[in-house]
Amino acid sequence: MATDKFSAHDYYLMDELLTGEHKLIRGTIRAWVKKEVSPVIEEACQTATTPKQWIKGLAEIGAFGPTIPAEYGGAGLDQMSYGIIMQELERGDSGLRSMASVQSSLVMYPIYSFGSEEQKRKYLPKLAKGEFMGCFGLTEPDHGSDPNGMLTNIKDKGDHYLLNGAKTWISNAPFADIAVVWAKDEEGIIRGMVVERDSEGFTTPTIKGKWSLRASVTGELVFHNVKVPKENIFPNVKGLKGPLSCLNSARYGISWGVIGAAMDCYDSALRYSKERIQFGKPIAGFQLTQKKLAEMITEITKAQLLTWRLGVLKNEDRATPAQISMAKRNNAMMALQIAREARQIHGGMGITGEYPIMRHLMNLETVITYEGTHDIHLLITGMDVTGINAFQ
Ligand code: TGC
Ligand code: FAD
Repeated sequence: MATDKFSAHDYYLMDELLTGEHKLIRGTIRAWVKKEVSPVIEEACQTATTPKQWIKGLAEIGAFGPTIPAEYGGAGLDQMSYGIIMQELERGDSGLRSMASVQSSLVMYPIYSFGSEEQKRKYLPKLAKGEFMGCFGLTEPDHGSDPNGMLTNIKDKGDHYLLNGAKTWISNAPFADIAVVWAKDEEGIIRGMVVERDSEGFTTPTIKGKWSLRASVTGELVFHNVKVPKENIFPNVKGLKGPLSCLNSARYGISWGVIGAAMDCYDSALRYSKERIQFGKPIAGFQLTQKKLAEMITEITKAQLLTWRLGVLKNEDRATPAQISMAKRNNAMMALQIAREARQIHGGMGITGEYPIMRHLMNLETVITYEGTHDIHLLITGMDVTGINAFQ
């Protein structure tokens, strides 16, 4: 079992921009990750399992729905706190952060923002406590980057809808108690709904053989004439903007989360390079290694500044979807490149579970793809600055 020697890096004294509460939250999550995640993460990834005790632990540290008001079971925290929580969780592992961000941004957020009062009261407190786990079904086998083309559909049958279709690549699907599902009605309008695990005709096969995000379980959602009670439909949103609004929240969280993974890689590479002797001196003493390390901390610092400012805008409800896309895209690639460079610095040891590098590297190949691929986010920025839509 590798020891977690992580210590954080704050090159531009960003701590001065955080409140005492932010730092307290960060310390709590960091300590929990060191105690409960680092000792088991290697084994969890090697065996492709999600330690069940994480669910209870994540609920206890307030990682499920931290921005949801207390009356619905959340912690009522600000957006900066949410980002910090995601950063600390992803420092442990992207799969762990995935579990928390799906529950918070993709399940609790839509129920809170678009749900009826009954739906909020029924589901949110249980989701906050981890008594219910949720998943989010948008992607389909033939519609990933282009969710508007979805084929999953509902038909009005009086007191209920009949749901048919399939979703794929769904985080947490195989064990989720409820699924937030997006489907087209008979007029072709996208509607959101909660589908409960025990609904007849609803199955959740596991996707096996992933080389990435191995501590996170991924599956399909298959609906064959599933009866969805009308009271399970979200009354307060129609159209693609429903699921895309949830993505704004999750992508924002990812822009913070990947900084955690990048810091873990940088921290490990810095320490290793000072300890590893070749040609009679630490490899940190060679100019080529220093170039790698100097560029890593520069990129991490730029990403920290980007997310901090985005957090301020989010708190003021002024962050645009395009600004969020820029941060998700930039920071995911930043983290992936740092993981690759850190892998080089560790030499052969970089591919072993002795260090967190290869695991982060493989995870980040998913992170740069889900919640909108690297190129989709580039085109969102392109559309924003030119006013011309490249998707049409
Ligand atoms: P378009 O015509 O541009 O827009 C349709 C309507 O949606 C509105 N809209 C948004 N609203 C809120 N937030 C956003 N980010 C929005 N982007 C667009 C838009 O204003 C419009 O509203 P209205 O009122 O006029 O109808 O839509 P399009 O079909 O051209 O698609 C645009 C595009 C490509 C940007 C979008 O489809 C997209 O983002 N595609 C990427 C798909 C994606 O990110 N999928 C993620 C699946 S979930 C996931 O990966 C979870 S991983 C979980 C984990 O484990 O952490
Ligand atoms: P495609 O859309 O087929 O894209 C393939 C390639 O084509 C990409 O490089 C893409 O950038 C490029 N491309 C597509 N369109 C264009 C264009 N217009 N211009 C230029 N290039 C383009 N989804 C959920 O709904 N819920 C989840 O919980 C969830 N969890 C996931 C967990 C994992 C581990 C993974 C891998 C995925 C998950 N996803 C989830 C799905 C994820 O959001 C999609 O994989 C992603 O949106 C890309 O869709 P796709 O894989 O179908 O790729």
